[in-house]
Amino acid sequence: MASIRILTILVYVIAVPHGIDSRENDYIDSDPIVAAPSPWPVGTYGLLMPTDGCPSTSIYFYTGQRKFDTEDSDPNNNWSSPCHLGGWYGKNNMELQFCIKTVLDVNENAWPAGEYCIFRFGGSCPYGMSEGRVGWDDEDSDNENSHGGTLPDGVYDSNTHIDFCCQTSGSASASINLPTNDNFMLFQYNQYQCQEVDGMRATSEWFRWDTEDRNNEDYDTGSHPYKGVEDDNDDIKLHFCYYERI
Ligand SMILES: [Ca+2]
Ligand SMILES: [Ca+2]
Ligand SMILES: [Ca+2]
Ligand SMILES: [Ca+2]
Repeated sequence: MASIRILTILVYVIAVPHGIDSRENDYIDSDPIVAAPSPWPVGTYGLLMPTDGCPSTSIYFYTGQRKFDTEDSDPNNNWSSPCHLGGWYGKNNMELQFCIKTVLDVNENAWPAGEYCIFRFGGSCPYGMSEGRVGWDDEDSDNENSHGGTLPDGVYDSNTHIDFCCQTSGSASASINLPTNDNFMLFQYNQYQCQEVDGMRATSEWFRWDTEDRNNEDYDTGSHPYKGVEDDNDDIKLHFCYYERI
């Protein structure tokens, strides 16, 4: 049995990257090669990059970035203090940076039940997670959106549409197991609190995009990070959780 299992794993490692390469994706940087099991749950997906950079010093993650050209007239982006987002941000523009796991691997750990969200990547959500989308109506006048590297599933033109995958079936207060070697981020799904993670201290943080003020077309649908479209209907506010080693 053991030899069959090892053979299965070898075939999987050799075969999977070719399968991924043949998939159409405009936003994939280059041929991903991962030869060793990742400590992160199985599947392809993305995480927000914190100021620390991607977990595991980027061995398992490709990086990318999205500049949002937010409202220029009386601009009012706002964010929590502290805010550990890895990109840069100001009142009238901001950049998100991503950590994208592009390759299925031999890790058999699924994302545990709980209440949190990650970025979708590769066309579908990891097993057990439900999907949704948030649409940012970026600045209409002389829009200067840009992007680079490997991005979450979505559409990145003069507006921004990003797909999410969320665990919604568990409890945020029931601690889950994830790699604790590096600081990282998950999106917050529960309105009131971060998902608890064994061995990590969670801090709830947020960013509010001042999206286009005129005839705003922001939207959110399906399962997405809390909160999504703000009550005033022309801003997007997302909560995320910064996890630090205790
Ligand atoms: Ca702007
Ligand atoms: Ca727009
Ligand atoms: Ca606005
Ligand atoms: Ca505007």
